[in-house]
Amino acid sequence: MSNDLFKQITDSLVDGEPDKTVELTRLALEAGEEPLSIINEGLVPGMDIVGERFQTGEYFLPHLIVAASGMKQAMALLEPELSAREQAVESLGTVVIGTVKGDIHEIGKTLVGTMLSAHGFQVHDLGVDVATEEFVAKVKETGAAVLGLSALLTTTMTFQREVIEALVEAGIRHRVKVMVGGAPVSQEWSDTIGADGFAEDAVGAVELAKSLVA
Ligand code: B1M
Repeated sequence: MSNDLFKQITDSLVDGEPDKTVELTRLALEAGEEPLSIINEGLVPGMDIVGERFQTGEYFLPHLIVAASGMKQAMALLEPELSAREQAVESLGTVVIGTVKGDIHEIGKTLVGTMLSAHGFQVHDLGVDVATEEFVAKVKETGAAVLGLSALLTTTMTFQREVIEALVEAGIRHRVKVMVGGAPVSQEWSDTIGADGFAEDAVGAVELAKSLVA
């Protein structure tokens, strides 16, 4: 039953029917499905298929935009549920997070931020297309223990390195752990640019952040 519902959610994203995505997401929640399962088994596979079709030239930018709108609206239903399910008693530390300069992909970054906050981190989400100086200033201002840098494009992941270099220049690199993520990012890239860790998805990001502040 749930597999069928998840498949319908996936199909609604692929077919560009955001209203249906939202309705099916609501139905899945009412049926008692876990928000994270709805995301990982229904929504993310849909976004992956849309991305693949875009890559092969079958889909165009408007398809990406419509799919993103469906996913964002569905996430608006799921985020409060995610937060409500994981109520940590004590604060684990402060995290500053954002998508790097030149990159406007926000869904994955926002999901990572929501999950961190649901697990007890105090999260400052700077949004998308964040200037390097803004990351540095926010880390200084908040004394954050962890800085999360998201990048979805091969052309923007280099700004993750730029932010790390700017932290060094500002003399605060030793005070903050840097974690990186996003579809083109890998452990190898993380090692190359001197980040403290890489996470493949939002669940991994929570585990990584916990280990970085331990
Ligand atoms: Co864009 N886009 N896009 N796009 N888009 C990708 C990323 C792409 C892979 C599609 C493709 O060709 N297959 C491709 C990048 C190719 C590359 O560089 N390797 C691409 C491209 C090319 C572009 C444009 C250049 C297209 C154009 O204009 N010609 C353009 C760039 C705009 C810009 O940023 N300057 C563009 C624009 C857009 C939209 C605006 C239309 C829209 C985003 C809307 C929005 O976010 N509000 C969009 C979308 C929707 C996508 C795809 C289809 C889906 C992204 C998504 O939301 N996934 C994407 C294809 C794909 O990824 N399959 C694609 C769902 C989300 C939950 O997953 O973001 O991967 P994700 O996040 C995951 C993990 O990556 C990880 O955890 C998250 C949750 O599990 N993670 C972290 C993410 N950040 C993390 C940080 C961490 C740790 C883990 O620690 C800090």
